[in-house]
Amino acid sequence: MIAELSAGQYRIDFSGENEDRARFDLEVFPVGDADGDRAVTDLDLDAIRQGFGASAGDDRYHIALDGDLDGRISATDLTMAYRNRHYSPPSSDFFTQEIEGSVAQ
Ligand SMILES: [Ca+2]
Ligand SMILES: [Ca+2]
Repeated sequence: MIAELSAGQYRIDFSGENEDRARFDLEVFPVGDADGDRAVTDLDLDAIRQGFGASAGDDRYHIALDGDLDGRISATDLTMAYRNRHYSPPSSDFFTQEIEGSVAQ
């Protein structure tokens, strides 16, 4: 899921099918972080430009370049990355949270 959110605190509600208790990993990343260093820099923008026009299955297609996950590297992906340019993460803990909770049945 991709969501565009402003700074703040959020509650995430989710549900599953078979277990009444479960452990989840929640990964949060800035859209446009093509190299996975959790920041969006000019290097990421360059990588997206190099993949521009590629579709899923092409050699130049990499999912990390596909910000909206629609299977094509397009202007939308570049625009989304551009908006997150110079984003600095609040902490390393922010990105991966292990959540234990109940699952609605
Ligand atoms: Ca990056
Ligand atoms: Ca895309």
